[in-house]
Amino acid sequence: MVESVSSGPLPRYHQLKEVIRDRIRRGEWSPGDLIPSERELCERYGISRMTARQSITELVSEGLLYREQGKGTFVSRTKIAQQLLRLTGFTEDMRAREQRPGAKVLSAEMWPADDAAAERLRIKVGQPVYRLRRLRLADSEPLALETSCINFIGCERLLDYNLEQHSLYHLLDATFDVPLLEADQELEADLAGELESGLLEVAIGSPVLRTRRVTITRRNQPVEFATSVYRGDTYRFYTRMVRDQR
Ligand code: 16G
Repeated sequence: MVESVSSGPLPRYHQLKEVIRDRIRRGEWSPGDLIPSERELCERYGISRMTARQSITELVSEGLLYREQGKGTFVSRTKIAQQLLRLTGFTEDMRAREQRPGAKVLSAEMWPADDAAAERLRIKVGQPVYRLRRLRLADSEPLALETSCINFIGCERLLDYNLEQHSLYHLLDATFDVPLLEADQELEADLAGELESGLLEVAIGSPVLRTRRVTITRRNQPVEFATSVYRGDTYRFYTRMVRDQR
């Protein structure tokens, strides 16, 4: 636990950053809390104004704090960092973060594939696929709206399952013997429309992240075409890139 700022080997601004980070991690300062002013930080930790400013500026650019003109500096809401390295589903992601996954089913039906779904699933337009629309929740808080179109022989049997209680990915893998092997995913920034903002509980025009995912099973067969809308204030996608070795 970092409690003080001393003349140790690490620069003081770095130490102060750790002190602040630690207070947030321990829950002493919660999202939305006003943190002490630069002047108060200088007095409390015996550091210069410039050092305090540098720490705060860096934590603001890292997204841990945000400034409000004339009001001060506040603790940001921590975003859910979803890795884009392994193919995982929502339930798995939330459990890994020790959050309670949830779903509200908006509709579950056999639906004639439109142009976009038919192209991605490599089927004819109008072919019936299982379409599931869900509001996804973490600890009862709405995070994303998902529409998954699923196609495999016998996919209508998914209608027998309550997808508020089951993980779709677990059902496909374990019950239907449709292993999910890889996925292509696109990500783009947008603004919440009227319907989405109501369900996600954000103002119309709030930033959102739209994703499109095509998930592949055996024999390179697309089984899922999913379009999702994530709340921009709660999600951060994370990926790692490796440079070609020449
Ligand atoms: C993720 C997937 C979605 C999939 C769902 C299954 C993205 C963009 N989307 O949210 O395609 O249908 O997980 O979740 O990541 P489940 O196994 O909890 O039902």
